[in-house]
Amino acid sequence: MLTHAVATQPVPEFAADVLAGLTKPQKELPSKYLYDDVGSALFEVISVLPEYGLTRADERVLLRNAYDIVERLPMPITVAELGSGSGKKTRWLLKALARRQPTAYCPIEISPTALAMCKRELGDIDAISILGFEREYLDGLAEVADRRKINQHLFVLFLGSTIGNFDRPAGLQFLRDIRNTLQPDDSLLLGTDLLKPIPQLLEAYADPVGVTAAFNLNLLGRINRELEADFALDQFEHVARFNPYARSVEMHLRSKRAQTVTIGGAGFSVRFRADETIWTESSHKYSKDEVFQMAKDTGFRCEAQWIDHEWPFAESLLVAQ
Ligand code: AVI
Repeated sequence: MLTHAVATQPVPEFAADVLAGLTKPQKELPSKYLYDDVGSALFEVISVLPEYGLTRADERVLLRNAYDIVERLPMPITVAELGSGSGKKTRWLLKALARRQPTAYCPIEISPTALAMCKRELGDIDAISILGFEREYLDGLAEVADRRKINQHLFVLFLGSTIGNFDRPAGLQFLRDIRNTLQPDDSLLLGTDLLKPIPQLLEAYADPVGVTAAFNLNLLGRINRELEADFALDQFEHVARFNPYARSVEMHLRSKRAQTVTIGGAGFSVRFRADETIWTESSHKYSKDEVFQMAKDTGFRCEAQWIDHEWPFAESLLVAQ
């Protein structure tokens, strides 16, 4: 049964983050705010765009290698997924696990809508019981770890290259934080999008239909809706850029002219110069070898790696040392 906890994103925190981000010299907004109900629905559409191969690559690797992945895990096991989304790609792993043992699957999500979707998507798999946690990732994981029975191993899923939305030092710190809630021989399946030619990456994040642009602009729409702001959405445009130093694709919202926006619910107004941008997201890209090093630096050992060659993407099994 899914648990339904109190909402985890109270307005004051959102208002404080918007104020902090829009008063920096390079204006920015945390990418986690892209995912309200509208943003999450737009992300589902992005994941089927021909130009954005990441989600399909993730699913293909899991579909093709689920049994191999599961065979390497010690039993009995509880599965915790950080950011389950719709739960679609997890199906193959859970089906493979269900053949070995009845398994508890604990999706951890701040979005109640995503948790409900995940239960609908995966609720039909025999021998899998679903217990959802409406929590921030690390809080939810700590709770799952606390509830584990003696001898029970944890298998954490962090798929879809969500780690790429952290900058590299923060990504490493996040892996260390995960490691610190685990015991030796627990494991983490980490999905990472691999570097590919820059034009291909830019098309993936600035698709010709404009879905990614809508996904990005919806962040301003969300601020209008939730914080009584007056962003004119047609006066901003979506920009995707490759940052060669960070090896990331950045999404920005560029102000088309000089303008002032008032965010009543956060109690401030902000001026934009023409062409000034708000940085809304970075998607870091990795090499296969880099993941082995990341594992080593954070208290794991990368035991195996599966690659999709159609859209270079790696699924890596990291075992806690
Ligand atoms: C969720 N995350 C891994 C996606 C990515 O590719 O960084 C979010 C996204 N942003 C634009 N398109 C997709």
